[in-house]
Amino acid sequence: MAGEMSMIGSVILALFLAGYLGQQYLPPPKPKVIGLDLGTTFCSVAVFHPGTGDVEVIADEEGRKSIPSAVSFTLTEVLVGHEGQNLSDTNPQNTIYDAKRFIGKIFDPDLLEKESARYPFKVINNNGSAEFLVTTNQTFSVTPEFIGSRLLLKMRKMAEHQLGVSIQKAVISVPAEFDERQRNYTVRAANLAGLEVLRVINEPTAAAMAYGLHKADVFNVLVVDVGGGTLDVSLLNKQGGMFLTRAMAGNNKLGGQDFSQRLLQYTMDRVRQEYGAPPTLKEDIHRLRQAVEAAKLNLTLQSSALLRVPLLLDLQGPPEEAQGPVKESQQGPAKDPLPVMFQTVITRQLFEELNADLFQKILAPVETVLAEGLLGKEEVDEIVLVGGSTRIPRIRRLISEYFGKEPNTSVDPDLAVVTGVAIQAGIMGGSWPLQVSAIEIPNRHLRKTNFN
Ligand SMILES: *[C@@H]1O[C@H](CO)[C@@H](O)[C@H](O)[C@H]1NC(C)=O
Ligand SMILES: *[C@@H]1O[C@H](CO)[C@@H](O)[C@H](O)[C@H]1NC(C)=O
Ligand SMILES: *[C@@H]1O[C@H](CO)[C@@H](O)[C@H](O)[C@H]1NC(C)=O
Ligand SMILES: *[C@@H]1O[C@H](CO)[C@@H](O)[C@H](O)[C@H]1NC(C)=O
Ligand SMILES: *[C@@H]1O[C@H](CO)[C@@H](O)[C@H](O)[C@H]1NC(C)=O
Ligand SMILES: CC(=O)N[C@H]1CO[C@H](CO)[C@@H](O)[C@@H]1O
Repeated sequence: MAGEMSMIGSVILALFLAGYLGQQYLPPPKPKVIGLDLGTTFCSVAVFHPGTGDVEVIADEEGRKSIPSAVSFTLTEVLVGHEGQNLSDTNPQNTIYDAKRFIGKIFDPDLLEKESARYPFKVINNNGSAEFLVTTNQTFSVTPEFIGSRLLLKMRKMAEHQLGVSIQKAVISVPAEFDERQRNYTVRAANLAGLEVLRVINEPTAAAMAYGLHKADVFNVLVVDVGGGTLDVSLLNKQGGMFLTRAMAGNNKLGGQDFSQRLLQYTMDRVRQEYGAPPTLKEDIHRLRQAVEAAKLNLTLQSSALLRVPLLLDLQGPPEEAQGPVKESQQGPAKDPLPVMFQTVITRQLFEELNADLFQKILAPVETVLAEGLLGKEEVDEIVLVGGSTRIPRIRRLISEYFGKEPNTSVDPDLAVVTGVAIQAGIMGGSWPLQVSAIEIPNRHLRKTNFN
């Protein structure tokens, strides 16, 4: 009897040891839930690795960790991401971007018409919902959620390729201001991409989680997100491990594209002053736009950037009408276009001067959320910066001077949201080593204050 007992004891001990050793030496399970950031201008996908506790942002074949939110329709293909954006100048009427601005939204007809005037593609009104009209060899309309689904499908495939497993589940982020319908249509986009959505999380909450603030001893977190075309400021309040959005404000017509546009305008004016003719060829404007974008990025680290762009100028064309804003023209080259190598140096100081008024506008929604949240700026525990434009030294200085302290910037601002979404996905996947629950308290009555 005693012998039997000790044998059972040994078996139990052996099983226990096997389990323990297995846990130590078996490779950790592959993540099954992906985290998705379906952004207005860029999208990313990331996973939480339970073994190491690391978040991995998935890169594409070329090592890029985000893809442009652009989908281009050609006669034979639907091109997504970088390939889609590549056609934005040559196939502008069939290259859809900014679809997130339209997803799940019911528009007043006048407002929709005004919005669509800003785009080179056709936005139509289907009973209050926006759809995009695409013309290849036939004409058809696509919904914003269909555009979203193509982007999400591409990211799902990137993740499957990287992880070597099939993925059917996701956590996805949305702007804090999205209402229930916009959230539903975002979920629908994921469903169209073959993904079940386990949770929808607010972007500012995700960004705060990327900094571990769901576990840290903080109460008031201010998240400033300077996106490609929008500025969003949120005041979060942490209550017992849960985030509550206290106030939101922003500017849906201010972002990185506007800073680039100021630089583009400046370089076009320089070309006109130097050669007496502005660039008119679409390809030239495309190259100028790319050079300006590269210069803007360089100016974050360097104090000046050299712009060198080959152009074909139409010097015999009709005299240009006086100054005024430069418009992109559809005209082709005249008889004898002159090839020139346009060159100019842009200093960081010039870039800051060209954008001084735009940068200053960032503070207005910051002041609004503090006022609406009945909070003094000294009561903000952490400031989280999101969006590539928050790398711009002048913008960081503006915020740190306003609060008298440094914002949290150690996570790549382009990847802060997706990093937090992946942490949430790890929690949902049950692979989180620490039992934390970073649930959000929904706040249905909150409204966003908009500055334009
Ligand atoms: C972009 O288009 C050009 C020609 O139109 C092509 O050579 C290049 O490979 C394309 N790049 C991508 C990322 O598709
Ligand atoms: C248009 O929308 C209204 C309300 O949003 C709805 O009652 C109506 O059925 C819709 N009509 C069509 C044709 O979808
Ligand atoms: C349009 O082009 C596609 C691919 O070339 C072809 O399969 C399709 O039949 C064409 N449709 C029309 C209406 O010409
Ligand atoms: C959103 O989806 C849920 C669940 O499918 C549904 O109950 C709800 O009515 C939807 N809300 C809106 C505004 O579409
Ligand atoms: C930006 O920096 C890179 C690497 O330092 C350089 O190759 C490129 O020419 C620079 N571009 C501009 C516009 O300054
Ligand atoms: C510079 C700065 O404010 N860093 C903070 C970022 O967030 C962490 C919490 O994870 C703080 O501990 C840091 O002090």
